Amino acid sequence: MEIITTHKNTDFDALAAVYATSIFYPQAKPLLPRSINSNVRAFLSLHKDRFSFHTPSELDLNRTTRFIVVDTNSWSRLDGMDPLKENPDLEIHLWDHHGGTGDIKPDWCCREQVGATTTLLVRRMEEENRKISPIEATLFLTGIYEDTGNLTFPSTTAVDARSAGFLLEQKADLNIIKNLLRPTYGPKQKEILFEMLKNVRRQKLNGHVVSFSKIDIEGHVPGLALVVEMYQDIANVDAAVGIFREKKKEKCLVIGRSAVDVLNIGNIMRTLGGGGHTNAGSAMLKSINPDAAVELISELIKGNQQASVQISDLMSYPVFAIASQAPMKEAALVLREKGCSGLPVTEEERIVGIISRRDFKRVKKSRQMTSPVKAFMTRKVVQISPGSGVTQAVRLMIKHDIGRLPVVDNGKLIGLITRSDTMRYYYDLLPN
Ligand SMILES: [Mn+2]
Repeated sequence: MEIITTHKNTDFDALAAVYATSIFYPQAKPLLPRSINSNVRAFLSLHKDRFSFHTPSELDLNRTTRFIVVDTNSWSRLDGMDPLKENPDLEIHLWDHHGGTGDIKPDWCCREQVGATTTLLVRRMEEENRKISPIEATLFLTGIYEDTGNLTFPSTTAVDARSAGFLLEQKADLNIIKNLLRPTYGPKQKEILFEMLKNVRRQKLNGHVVSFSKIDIEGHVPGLALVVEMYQDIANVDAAVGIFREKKKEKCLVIGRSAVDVLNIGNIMRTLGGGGHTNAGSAMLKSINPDAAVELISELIKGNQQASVQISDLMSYPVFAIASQAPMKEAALVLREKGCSGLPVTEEERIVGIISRRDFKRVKKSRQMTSPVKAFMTRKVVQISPGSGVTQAVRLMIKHDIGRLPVVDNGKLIGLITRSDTMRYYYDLLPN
């Protein structure tokens, strides 16, 4: 007997990959774990006649000769397959897109770091000129879109996009896909979102506005990550942390979202035993009350925040500045010489204003060119500290529609960061 299976909490990429694999191994039995994501479960119940899968209890594992695993490379993510580990004669095939080495040691594998496992299978189908029905194409594209965030996650590769293009040619239906991937947002989720909006505690931590919401829940509530994300959008905070307490089980599910790279939520959640990436993460805390959780997380945010790339790494220095007492004609000369549109104005290294080309429009008489810069400068200076992150600089530039920011440390002007410095940072990896 041959078995194809995938990871627990089966998502659309895993489901599509199991089904696609069964096309290449028609003699093998496709098997799904017992825990399946709710949108996948809905799809399966609707398509019962079209797609059918086995459950672990239906098959006698002892008779397995070939074992085909898709979309995971670790035994612990499989459901009830441990007996197979001990079988020395078992032939293992692996189709996977995850990096790192897992503990499943395949005899044959197709493993590449692309956005979705389904991509690898679809590419093979295209190479072999296999016929794909619109329903199949729709399922495959759903898998690719889910794992690549509609081809927008940084993990997306050209191979994913090419496979997606091929599936669209095979009449994958985008309306159906949109419905299938619609996230869980029902009355329960709405209720929680409204409760979060009503009682929220905002804090300024390391210059970022962070909100903490403590909510009591009963049993498993799906879609909480989406609720926290929606909340963060609506409340417009730099980072949002939802602490969902299940009283009976004495545990708190913590979900965090961050809009600023400097505040790496994934790192914080990893410290708490969970996981995630820069902008999103979660952790499960046992035997802790929500207030203690808020304190703990605030401390972590205060302690660990340092941008990976700081303004001080990108700024230019020394800065050409002009003394507030210098005459306007000198400012005009420096601006022309340096070819820039604005200059910081200082008094003993302290920044007191900015003089820009625009300010010269207010010079009406030629004798005013001997007046001090102080008389014409803009006094309100938007500035940034050297420890801030690039995202913060960009936000300030957009908000105030300016192209340069003085970098100020303890009131002292130490550098200048420009629009092109930030662009260079974002596009650094692109070849010319
Ligand atoms: Mn996947």
